[in-house]
Amino acid sequence: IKINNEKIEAIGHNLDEKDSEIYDAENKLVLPGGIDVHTHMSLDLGEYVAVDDFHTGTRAAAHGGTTCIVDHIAFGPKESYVSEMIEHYHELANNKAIIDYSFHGAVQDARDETLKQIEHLHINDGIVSEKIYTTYGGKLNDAEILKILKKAKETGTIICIHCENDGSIQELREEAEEQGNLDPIYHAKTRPAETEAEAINRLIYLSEIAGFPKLYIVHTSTELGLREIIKARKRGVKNLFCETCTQYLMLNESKYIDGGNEEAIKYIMAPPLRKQSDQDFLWEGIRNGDVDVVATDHCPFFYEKEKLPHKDNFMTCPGGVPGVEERVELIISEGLRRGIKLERLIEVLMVNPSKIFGLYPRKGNIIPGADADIIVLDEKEYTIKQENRHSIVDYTTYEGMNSDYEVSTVLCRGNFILKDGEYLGKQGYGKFIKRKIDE
Ligand code: DUC
Ligand code: ZN
Repeated sequence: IKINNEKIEAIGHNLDEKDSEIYDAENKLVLPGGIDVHTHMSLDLGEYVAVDDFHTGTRAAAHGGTTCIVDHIAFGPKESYVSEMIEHYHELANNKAIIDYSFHGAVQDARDETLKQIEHLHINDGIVSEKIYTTYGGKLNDAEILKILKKAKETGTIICIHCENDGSIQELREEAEEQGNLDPIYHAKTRPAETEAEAINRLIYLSEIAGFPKLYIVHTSTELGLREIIKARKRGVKNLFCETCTQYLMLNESKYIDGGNEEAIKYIMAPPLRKQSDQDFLWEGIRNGDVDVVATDHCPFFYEKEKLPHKDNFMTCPGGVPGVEERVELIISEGLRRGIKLERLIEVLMVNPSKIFGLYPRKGNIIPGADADIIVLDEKEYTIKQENRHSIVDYTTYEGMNSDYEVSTVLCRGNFILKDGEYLGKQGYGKFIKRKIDE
């Protein structure tokens, strides 16, 4: 692979080596850099702020073989507009990021000005995706969602949607509170699979009414939810994409019981961890192409200071877990153990996120003309532990898990970020990437 001026110039034998530095990756796995299209660096939730910023979060990402992230931005104050928050995120990331990055907008209303901004951001600023929520503070009602989907149909913008049925979750939480059921396991019990599946189903029908804009279901966590997607595609629904995340593939809800509340509180996230049967169904979805993308929802909070104090009341605990560093190694290791082809794993980790979100052909594949974002993995079993992590947070979601591969070398635009285990990353090297979706 010949690299020149940040790009892949040529691939083949007997390339002209004159004046070139040679890096020999013989007997190693050489892959496109990972692309994580679901992170929350510095996510400001009001009372809590996700503890990795664009420096420490992308440092962790790079160590795990990810060379580009697309971050889901926070909502601003109620009356604010998405463009103001995008500006704010440019300030947060600029001069900090180790690897390349972009942002998804976050839309919390359907005012005329917001709709105009969706178009403006798409055409002028390379922000070709927007996130909406069916739950939490910034949730939208069906009328607002439909307005946004219709606008997205017009502009080609991809709408990312967090699917959970808010009303039933509120009711189940009230009931749990009344009955004093506040241990971490009740986090999962008050967000049953049906709440995800119902919201996915509703969103798909709303997108159908809007004429099938691109609809991307984030962090699909259940068999029931994925079945809604499969069913819709069977009846001809187009432009529908499915993401799951590492945690729903590697962990199950026994984490809310095993080890007691002190351990369990580490895993408070929404959607919650699910059953083993859900996990297995999601892996089948990866194998057969029903799942398009594996991302992380990386959103860490300190364990000792911010999670542990809530061990006896899951409701007050900040939601989110770290994972940006572990995704590539764990998904390749476990995917291959499950007999899934490496090519499929490369699709869900690199190629599809790039294609869906308008980074292709610049990123996500090793082809002439692309950015030289390349990772090298050694076939070497090692144990994931807090001591070998690179995020600022004080725990890893995957403590004690074995990886069969270790990322040893990482190039982002032709420059070494990691070279045979030596970290060479520089704050501010990472660039904002303007994305473009071809119709
Ligand atoms: N879920 C979380 O657990 N944290 C951040 C955002 C989300 O959707
Ligand atoms: Zn998220």
